[in-house]
Amino acid sequence: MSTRILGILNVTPDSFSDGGELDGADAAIARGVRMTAEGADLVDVGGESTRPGAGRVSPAEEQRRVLPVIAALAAEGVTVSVDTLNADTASRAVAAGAALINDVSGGLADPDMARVVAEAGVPFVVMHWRGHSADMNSRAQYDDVVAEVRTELLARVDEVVRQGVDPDNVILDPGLGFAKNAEHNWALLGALEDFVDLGHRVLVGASRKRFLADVLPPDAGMADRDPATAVVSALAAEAGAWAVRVHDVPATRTALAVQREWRRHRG
Ligand code: PMM
Repeated sequence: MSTRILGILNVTPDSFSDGGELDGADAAIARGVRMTAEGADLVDVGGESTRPGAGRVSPAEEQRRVLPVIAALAAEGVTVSVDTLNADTASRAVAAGAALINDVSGGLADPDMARVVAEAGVPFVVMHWRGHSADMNSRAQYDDVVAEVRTELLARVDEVVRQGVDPDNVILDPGLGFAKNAEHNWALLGALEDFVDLGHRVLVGASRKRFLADVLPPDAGMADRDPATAVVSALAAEAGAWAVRVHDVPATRTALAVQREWRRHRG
């Protein structure tokens, strides 16, 4: 089976700011439906920015943003995941139709998350995380980033499994850009097979992240990161990634199609 595409749908005021509240939800729903038509296997709905330095939003505000969008997309037949640190939001998102819980803290931020996931019985993305976005850059300290991220991820897996999560539902994510500098991110990508070898599905989220500026001209904008993202997606697929989380679905689809042909003809 080929590598899946998770289309990113951030439902934050700055992502759909060209209208009133209802327009914002409608625009997000339309975008989710379009990403599916373009080839996204899942649409990952998030209501709280996790960019470096970002502050927190309340669970009530997060839920006000994401739940109507999740319910509408699920009703349209779109497979939805919810990107949240909050167990209560995760639980309500599953009730609204979400099929996967994507927690960038791997259950660390909310002590109830593993229990909610275990009860829901849905796939769970356990991402490598060392703390909230406001101060995560100070935690980007490693002697051996690949070994340490692997060890810390496996400790999280042990913990969530101990709390009842089915190991087959665990999806690992090295957490590019979260308490990592550019060099750390490239090292983790270069060692992706070491994560795939752990026996769980692996998700990679490189899309438009700052480290991609390393390979671009100094005046490159955000959209210029999409071709770089597409190449990372193809290489991640070749290394055995189960899925890639991206903004630009059509470019990713093409990159993954190239990778599949490349692999097919290698014999
Ligand atoms: N990155 C962001 C948000 N959610 N989830 C997973 N599983 N992996 C990631 O790398 C990841 C994530 C931040 O990126 P965005 O602000 O562009 O969505």
